[in-house]
Amino acid sequence: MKRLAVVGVGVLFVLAGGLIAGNIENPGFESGLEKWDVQGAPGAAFETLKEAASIGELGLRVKVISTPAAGMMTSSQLPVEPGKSYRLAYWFGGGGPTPAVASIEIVFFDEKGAALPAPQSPAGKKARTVATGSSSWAGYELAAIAPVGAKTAAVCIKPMNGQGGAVDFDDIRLEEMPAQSTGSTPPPLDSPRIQELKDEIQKNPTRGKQPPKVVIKLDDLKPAQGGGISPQWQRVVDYARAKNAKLSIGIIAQFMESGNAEFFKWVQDLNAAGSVEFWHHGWDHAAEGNLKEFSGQPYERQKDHMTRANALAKEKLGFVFTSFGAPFNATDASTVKVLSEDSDITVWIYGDPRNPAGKTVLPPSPVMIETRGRPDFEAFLEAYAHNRGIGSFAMQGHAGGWKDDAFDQFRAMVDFLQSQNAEFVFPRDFAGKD
Ligand SMILES: [Ca+2]
Repeated sequence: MKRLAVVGVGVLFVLAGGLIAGNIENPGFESGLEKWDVQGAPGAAFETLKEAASIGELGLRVKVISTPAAGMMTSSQLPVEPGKSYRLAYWFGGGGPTPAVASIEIVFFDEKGAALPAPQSPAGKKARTVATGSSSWAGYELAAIAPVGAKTAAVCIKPMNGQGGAVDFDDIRLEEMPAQSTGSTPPPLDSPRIQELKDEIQKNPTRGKQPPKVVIKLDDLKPAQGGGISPQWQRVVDYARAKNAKLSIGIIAQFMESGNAEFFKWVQDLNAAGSVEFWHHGWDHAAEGNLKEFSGQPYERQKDHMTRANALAKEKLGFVFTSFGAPFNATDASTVKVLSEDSDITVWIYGDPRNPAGKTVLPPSPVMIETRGRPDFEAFLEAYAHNRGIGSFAMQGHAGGWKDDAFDQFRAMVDFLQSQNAEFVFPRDFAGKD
């Protein structure tokens, strides 16, 4: 977001290379390590690489080359005012074949340039955390309150552990905390940031890889009051069919008991037409505090819910579900046991790749339809831009609750993905392919 920041009285910060004020210099490593102070370690601990980039041409790779890990790098300093809150937003992941861990934090300095003790943070935020290498990229945000005596702030990154491995950082932003959005207005569909991201993607759409295979994962289908189909579900299915975009929809099985003939015919027709894969989204989707239907509940109960759902599907729909996605995406060791004994299910959506229960696991996705509980095209595009080149992802939403503006956000995502030659696929299309 381009903006001007006025700091103090009549002092206008206009940085070179655009009007992005209130950030560190070289925040995306496009000039290598320029403006970053690398201390106390062999230079090999930090390097900028094309393959470490999530935006632009270069990103930072932090390597753990010794135990204990040595080295630290510090950004340029941003002027601050004591008492004000500052946020540090960044993207991390990558790192190559061996993921390692590095810390990242906001550090404040006094007028003599000495680092001040660890700062306080606004409620719900931290001033320091650790980042781990990964096969995808994730955005994260830290925040801290400038303490008494603070004149400047900087970003500090240190290798931590995972000898021989690495973690990548890119697209760092340190700035005064913006005013909180109230969340009542729809997210924009044409913001300056959306245009920036589209331009960025246009320069290098897939980083030399194939366009992605995308699962549209819609949760929580149940019959509407009266037993039929709600207008919200009808609209999203009509739209997807017109766009020739496959959908996958999770049914909460218990509610089929109240479905009418219209509901069952709707599901059966879409299934037969190959337009929608309907999948197992639990029996009752119930939660009691930390106890979720498939997390914290006894094995016997989970087993009953797993098998009863498919028995009812077979009775009411004439087919069984072959993909499973847990309510709340919450599962435990009992779920792994139940799934490993289940011969109907072949694909586990948002499952645990380390304990796949003999299923093909679709991992949690770095790109989502809904961010903070609602469809948000800009947030989707942000995540998509940083994760270009990812082979596939399953993006989640709850279409039964979408009002008009939420539906518009979803349509923008489908249009955009089709413009990128993405292929919409079913979860079951991945069966046996891991
Ligand atoms: Ca970059």
